[in-house]
Amino acid sequence: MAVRLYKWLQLIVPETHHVSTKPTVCHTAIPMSVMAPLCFDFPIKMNLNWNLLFKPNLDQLFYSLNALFLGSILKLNKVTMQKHLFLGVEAIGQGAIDGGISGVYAYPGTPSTEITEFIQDNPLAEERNIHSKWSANEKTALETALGMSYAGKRVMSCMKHVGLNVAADIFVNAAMTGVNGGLIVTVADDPSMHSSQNEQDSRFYGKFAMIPVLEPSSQQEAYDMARDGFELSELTKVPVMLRITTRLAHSRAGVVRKKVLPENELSLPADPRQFILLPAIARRKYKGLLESQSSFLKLSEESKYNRYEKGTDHSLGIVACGIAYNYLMEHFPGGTCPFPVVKVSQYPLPENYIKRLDLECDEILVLEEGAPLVEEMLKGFFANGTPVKGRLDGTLPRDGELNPDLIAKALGKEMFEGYAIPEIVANRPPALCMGCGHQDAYLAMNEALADYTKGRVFSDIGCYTLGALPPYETIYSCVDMGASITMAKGAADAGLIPSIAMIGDSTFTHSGITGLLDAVNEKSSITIVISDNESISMTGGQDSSALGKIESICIGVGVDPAHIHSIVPLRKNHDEMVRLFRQEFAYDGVSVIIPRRECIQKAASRKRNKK
Ligand SMILES: Cc1ncc(C[n+]2csc(CCOP(=O)(O)OP(=O)(O)O)c2C)c(N)n1
Ligand code: SF4
Repeated sequence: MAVRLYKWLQLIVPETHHVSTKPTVCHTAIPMSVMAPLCFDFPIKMNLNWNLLFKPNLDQLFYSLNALFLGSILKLNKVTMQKHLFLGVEAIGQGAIDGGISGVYAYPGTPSTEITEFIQDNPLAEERNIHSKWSANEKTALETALGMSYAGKRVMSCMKHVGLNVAADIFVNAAMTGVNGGLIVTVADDPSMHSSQNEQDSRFYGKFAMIPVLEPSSQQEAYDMARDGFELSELTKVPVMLRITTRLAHSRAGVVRKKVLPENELSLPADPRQFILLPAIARRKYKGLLESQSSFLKLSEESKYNRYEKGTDHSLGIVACGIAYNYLMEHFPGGTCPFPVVKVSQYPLPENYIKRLDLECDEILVLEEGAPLVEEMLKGFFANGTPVKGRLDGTLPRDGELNPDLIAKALGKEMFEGYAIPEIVANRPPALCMGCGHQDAYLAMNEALADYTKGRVFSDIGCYTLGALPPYETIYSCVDMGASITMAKGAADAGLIPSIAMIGDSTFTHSGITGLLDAVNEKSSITIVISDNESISMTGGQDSSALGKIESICIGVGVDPAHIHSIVPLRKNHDEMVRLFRQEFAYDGVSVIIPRRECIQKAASRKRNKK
């Protein structure tokens, strides 16, 4: 219980501090509503009353105990049924391995991180020498994946939704080049922004790039889609997007594995110009992509993931996308939904089923996780003016995650509201760990900044973003990865002195280096603090590409070595740190200060693993 309470409280931390989990084997299907309270990585109860997440009740306790009991029996019977109790992310990692990948390329980001970690820890992946090292950012990850696809191998690239913004250029252009070996781009969206700075819906990107999108409604589908999606990619000759959301990523259910496929042999593209997007070739390729749309639609209409489910009450027809289908069926165990339902888990939208729903039903309710993408499409789809309900007309909230309760309300069903939150689970603000090096950096920075009436610290995204909160309140921005250096430069260009950037080691190599180059080229008057904890801590302590390279990168980019300083952020070095900050804030040019001390959580886990 204590662990779960702790996990619940993590909901308010901007990016989850990851706890790694290992798959378990079970021998019977356990409804996800029962298994959900067992979630270890994240406080997600996928199919339970959402309000109960913050309102523990007896049913939930019963379910948890029941599930624990079942779990212990199931482990004893490993051999019989071979159902694996996988998190959605683990199901995808296993599916990709079983589908014959030769590599996964990714940059960490909740809720996608554990797909790659699963593959990194998997014995078969190790035996096959499947590439699984972290990339410097999502763009390099996807480009490298495309290179592996060029060579004929199957490959997956994983990222969180905002990571797809970083990789958008290659993502859209990869749809133009097409693939050789199957390529799946797995993107994990985070509606309600549990660990993110926005809640964009990646299906828009899939539609924009005009490629097939898969959206699982369960962990089993997540596995199947990850395993079989490579074949779809090779068949359609374009990358396939696998879109998941937080609940599916971080809740467990039984998954049956299928035969492990062999890796592809090395092979070169039949057309030597396939990957050359010179305008003359690109025009031809674009026409080809447009012409392929009808075949992608046909595949969707025939897909085993999409279907039309008949109903007896035609006053309403429901379009249920991805996990929303699961939430809907929570209310109709055994398939007793009286309304016709179109289950959508593969896009483009299966028009045949939608047309049938329109013909048979008085009005349409669209259930989709994320933005009202399908709802907007349907509003212009029906010539006869069939009313379409969903997030746009207020039947469902316009923002935030869906859940079974919201769907019950949309269907006019009564729902149990749960009990009041006991005091023990009252909110507490997130905070840096006691003894974290970022704390020492902020204390020294605040003291040096006290000399100035104005002057601002522009921050980046990492654990150090918590410097926005008391007792530090040092930073004034957190926008996207890399924006600290560039925003500080823009503010300095406008005359704001001192303008300071606060960035972590991983974020610096993710997308800080190019901003530094701009600043150096223009001799901008900014101080860049690269708080180096030798780890990607916010997402769970993955290895940072920057390790041991920061000074040489800065020198290489052109920072004057006389204005690059490193210091160990400890209380005993406080005065020296304040002196350094004062000195460099006063310097009219680019300076870099590197407080460097290993993240204490990473150090502790390194020591634990050594034992
Ligand atoms: C484009 C993008 N990719 C990934 C993430 C997830 N993410 C948030 S902060 C972070 C890295 C933090 O590492 P670092 O800058 O070294 O700071 P630390 O947390 O170690 O202090 C990552 C991967 C994100 N928010 N945006
Ligand atoms: S000690 Fe590590 S995990 Fe804790 S706040 Fe600092 S950087 Fe983050």
